[in-house]
Amino acid sequence: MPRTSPALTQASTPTHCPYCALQCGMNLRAVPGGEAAGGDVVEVVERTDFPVNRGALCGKGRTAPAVLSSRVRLTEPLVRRPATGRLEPATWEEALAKIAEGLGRTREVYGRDAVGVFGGGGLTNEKAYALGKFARVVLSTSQIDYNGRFCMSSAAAAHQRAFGLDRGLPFPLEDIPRTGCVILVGSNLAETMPPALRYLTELKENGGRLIVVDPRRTRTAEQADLHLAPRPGTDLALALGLLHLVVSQGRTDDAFIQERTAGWDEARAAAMAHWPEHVERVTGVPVPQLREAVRMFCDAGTGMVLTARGPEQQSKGTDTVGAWINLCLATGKAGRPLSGYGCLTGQGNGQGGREHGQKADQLPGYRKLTDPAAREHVAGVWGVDPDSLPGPGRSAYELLDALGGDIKSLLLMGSNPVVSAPRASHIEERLRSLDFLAVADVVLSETAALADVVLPVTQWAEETGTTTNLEGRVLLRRRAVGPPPGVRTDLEVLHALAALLGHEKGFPVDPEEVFDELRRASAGGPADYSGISYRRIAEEDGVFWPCPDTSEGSAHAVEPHPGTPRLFLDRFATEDGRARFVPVVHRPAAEETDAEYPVLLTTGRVVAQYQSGAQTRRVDELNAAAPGPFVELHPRLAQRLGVGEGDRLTVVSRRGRAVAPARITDAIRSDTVFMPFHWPGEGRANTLTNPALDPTSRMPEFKVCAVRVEREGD
Ligand SMILES: Nc1nc2c(c(=O)[nH]1)N[C@H]1C(S)=C(S)[C@@H](COP(=O)(O)OP(=O)(O)OC[C@H]3O[C@@H](n4cnc5c(=O)[nH]c(N)nc54)[C@H](O)[C@@H]3O)O[C@H]1N2
Ligand SMILES: Nc1nc2c(c(=O)[nH]1)N[C@H]1C(S)=C(S)[C@@H](COP(=O)(O)OP(=O)(O)OC[C@H]3O[C@@H](n4cnc5c(=O)[nH]c(N)nc54)[C@H](O)[C@@H]3O)O[C@H]1N2
Ligand code: SF4
Ligand SMILES: [Mo]
Repeated sequence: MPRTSPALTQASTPTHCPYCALQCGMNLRAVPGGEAAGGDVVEVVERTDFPVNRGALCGKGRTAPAVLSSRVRLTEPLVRRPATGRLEPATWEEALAKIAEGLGRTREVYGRDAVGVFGGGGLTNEKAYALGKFARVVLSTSQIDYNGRFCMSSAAAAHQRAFGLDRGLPFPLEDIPRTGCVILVGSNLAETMPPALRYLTELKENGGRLIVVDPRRTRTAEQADLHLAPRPGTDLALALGLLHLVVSQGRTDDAFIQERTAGWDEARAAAMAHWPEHVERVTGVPVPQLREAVRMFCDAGTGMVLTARGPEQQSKGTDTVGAWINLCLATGKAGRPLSGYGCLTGQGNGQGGREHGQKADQLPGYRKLTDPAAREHVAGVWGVDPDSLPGPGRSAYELLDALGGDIKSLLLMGSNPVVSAPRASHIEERLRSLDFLAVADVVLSETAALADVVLPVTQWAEETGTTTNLEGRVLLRRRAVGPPPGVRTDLEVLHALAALLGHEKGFPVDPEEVFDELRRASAGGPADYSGISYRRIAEEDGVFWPCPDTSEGSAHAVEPHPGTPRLFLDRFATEDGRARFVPVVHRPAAEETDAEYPVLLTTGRVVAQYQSGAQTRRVDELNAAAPGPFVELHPRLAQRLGVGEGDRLTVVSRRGRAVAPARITDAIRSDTVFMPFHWPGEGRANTLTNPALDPTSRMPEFKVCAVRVEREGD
């Protein structure tokens, strides 16, 4: 079977990167006859017409076609053979039958909720939708959640609470250079979304100011007019301290507070308990820097606060984001042109993946599973009885923690928790204790390697589907090249499994057909996609939700809804249209330092690797740039430990120990060490991390735990 159809090899196909939430535009061209196996080489060709990145790509995007090669990926199903205990090649028929049997048996013996489903924010909208429907309709299980819980759930919860709606950015990125001041909190976008750095450069060229809040002087922080370097886990105190100063210096926007918000008195009272001197003691940020930040932010007529994983991946992430939103509201920098709070979502479909039903408490269109009207609407689209839909299930970490307990079988698509989940050794052990594990992936990830059945699936360039980027812009990823023989799409997998489990209908394999059903399911919900079509996305530069279908119920031709690039300008999405202040107070991290564990560990990313590394660790150029884990530490700490550059360090937490070489730099606080989380094995950062959960979002505390650092062998 040829790898590409001739028509597609002629010209290049406009599409989007498989990785992060920027969803950079690129063109792909298949050049016939490249790979020894008889396939094609896929080339990235610059695509300058897509406004988000205007042709710029980071190294990951540029090299993404390397992961299409059949040399690094799965091309046949694998089944674990009892005789050898090993994963060995099998036919699709056998592999699918084994999954249907494995999940079916668990359901018979232990009941519906003993079958779990775990999804991913990298899956297209169509896949996320189909996976959620599969869990609720075919398996009838409540036990479904996804890795987005580890990503932006705290910001999502804070968004809902304050604005009544959760969309990462309430404005397009193109607004950033035109605002007066940006406070960027715990985002290292110079490494995590490199083409987006342009927006900050342009901001400064236009005379705008940039404040970066990060315990490390990152490449992003180096761009800042002011860099605040708080102790990890203290952003809540920091934001409250700034609000205290805003109030005490009389810089609140009282007319805005009066007209557009509710709850100010309680929020103000809570903030006033956070005296600047006290905040300096908690955060380590000197009072003059706090004052300078307030001056810069308030002097600028317009302003934005943008958060990423730094303040969000904490056991108080929701309250922390709430405090930053309070600062925006109190200064009138929200719900107005060129002002507002936004969260920089992470995964390729981090936004859409959280809207269409793979989240434990959610139905498509960002509807609530507990809302009777939502259940009735979606059940109507699905052709099932609303009462047959299960209720909300557990959050991601709680679900993984329950494996082998009351969850006996798991179907996993689009995540690699052996590397990326907190307290990873424990989660690995839970996965091993399952009666049955099925994984669909493009490569043999560390998690797939534990499975009873592994299904090889297609990826971005080989299939069509939509993603929703961090701006809420719904995009079309087009198929540019055929998959290797033997590989099927996730939609085909769900279709086949549904049929084997008694549902012949309801799981189409054509992505556009799935999207059209998703549109109907989302109609009238908060994330309304009903007015968006593949054709419209292709003609426009993507379409921003909400975008209702204006022709619905109308006999005449009506103007299509233009989509909503900017939210909240007239009113917030709450019932009364007012934004809600939240009265929050600072609290410590779940685990503070002590004599035994005297140093703080924080974790994050490097530019050349993506997430668990399942994909990017298979690309030579990226491995050359970022070959393995490391422990970043300050020269003073290194000296105290008697450690030199490159020495192997053992980092010990209450969960376990990890070993990696020292990287000494004065760009980090001397009470903190940093490890990237992209690698399995002895240098796995998540062996150490603390699964303490935020009470509202159920986000684990990836960004702070207490550790001891030693030279290996000491
Ligand atoms: N190269 C690369 N790019 C990626 C990804 C990737 O894996 N690799 N993943 C994508 C995804 S899914 C996501 S979610 C985004 C994440 O994008 P970012 O949020 O930018 O990435 P992180 O490195 O996790 O964290 C950002 C910064 O938070 C800082 N930080 C640590 N602790 C604290 C704290 O307590 N407070 C504050 N204020 N800051 C703190 C870290 O020092 C780090 O510089 O990146 C996306 N892009
Ligand atoms: N210590 C620490 N841990 C963290 C974080 C941190 O900052 N610090 N960040 C957290 C965050 S923000 C995130 S988002 C998570 C991410 O962590 P993971 O959920 O592990 O994310 P990926 O590594 O992207 O895993 C995606 C998997 O799906 C596969 N895949 C790709 N495309 C497809 C597809 O179309 N279909 C199917 N079936 N499979 C596909 C990939 O090959 C890969 O194996 O990590 C979290 N873990
Ligand atoms: S910034 Fe993100 S979307 Fe753009 S090329 Fe890099 S990984 Fe891909
Ligand atoms: Mo993420």
